[in-house]
Amino acid sequence: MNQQTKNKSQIELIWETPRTAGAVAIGRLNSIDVAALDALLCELMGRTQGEKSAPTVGQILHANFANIDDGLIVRLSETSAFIMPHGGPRIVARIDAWMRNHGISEMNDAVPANVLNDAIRRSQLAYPEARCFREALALSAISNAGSSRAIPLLLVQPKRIAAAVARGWVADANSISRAQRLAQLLHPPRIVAVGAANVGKSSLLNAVAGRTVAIAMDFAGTTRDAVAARVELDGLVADWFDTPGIRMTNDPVEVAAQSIAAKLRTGASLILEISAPGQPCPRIDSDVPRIKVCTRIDLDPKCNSVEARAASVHVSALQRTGLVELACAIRTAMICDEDLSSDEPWIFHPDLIATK
Ligand SMILES: Nc1nc2c(ncn2[C@@H]2O[C@H](COP(=O)(O)OP(=O)(O)OP(=O)(O)O)[C@@H](O)[C@H]2O)c(=O)[nH]1
Ligand SMILES: [Mg+2]
Repeated sequence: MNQQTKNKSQIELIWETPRTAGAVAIGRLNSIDVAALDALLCELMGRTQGEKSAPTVGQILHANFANIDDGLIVRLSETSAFIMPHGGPRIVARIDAWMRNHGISEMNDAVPANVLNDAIRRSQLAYPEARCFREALALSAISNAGSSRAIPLLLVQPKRIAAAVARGWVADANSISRAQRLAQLLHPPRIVAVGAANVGKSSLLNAVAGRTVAIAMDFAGTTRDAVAARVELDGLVADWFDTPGIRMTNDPVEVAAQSIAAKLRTGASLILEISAPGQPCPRIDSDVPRIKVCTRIDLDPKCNSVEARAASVHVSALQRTGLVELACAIRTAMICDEDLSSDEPWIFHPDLIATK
């Protein structure tokens, strides 16, 4: 390994913002090697080092990032700098790729979870404002959390875990499964809507997202691909997949889409079985938890149909009714109220227990 590559491998890039669409993304570059960080910033900005120097401490510059995007660079200290491009996931992915090509590691990729001392050193470098390693882990989790509901919970964990560990608390099966459910606040779960053709699945996604994500039309077979949108459901951010209606078809595009939809169902955290009055949901064989939703309830307001009576949630995408109840039912199915209100520690990272 030559000296330059070796030095660059000591620079790490940590994205402080979730990898979702946003106005601005914030990435923090940390390095114990000041010269290596100077060189990287010059290269990123297309400057020749020496000819024009790297940003100095306290300087805020408008810069071009390797012809990928433009944005701000803030030199926080000799050993760290913020890069702030526009917050499109594609821009962030391209800057990541550029960094990887230049030998830069991402904090989470680079540290094996069991190398605790290394992890502590890196977190102190990344979060100098944290008073202890657990606080640094909480700040890191907050910066990448998908759901805002995670933030108040994460903020109280460092103290809560320290107190619990001091009194000899040990995680049991219940606390482990609660932690798995709460992890969905950090990593958006996948929700897959299924149902017969033309019941109103795409219209429902559009109503929940508040914008046109999927094409909705009055003929069966409109959706011919799995379309997804990131939506917020009672404070839980989730990826909602709209799938083609289940029906017999010879159309090769729809057949391929049906097979993608079947794979999506397998990896789903929750399935929404969508029916409409007089249009039952076909049988779906799957162990994934499910909620029965009857849409188009404006056509059966008294819930007389078999489908309406079998469903636990009733919505109308057309009249925008039942959407709050649906969001609440989904959030509760994934993370119940007790999970959120419990005073028990939430072990959101394995290193929380192994340290002080
Ligand atoms: N009355 C009423 N009509 C609705 C409602 N939701 C959807 N529709 C209508 O139902 C028809 C089908 O809607 P889509 O959302 O395309 O249905 P889909 O289940 O996605 O259809 P496929 O993609 O073909 O499987 C459209 O004409 C919609 O306007 C509703 O809440 N009430
Ligand atoms: Mg559709």
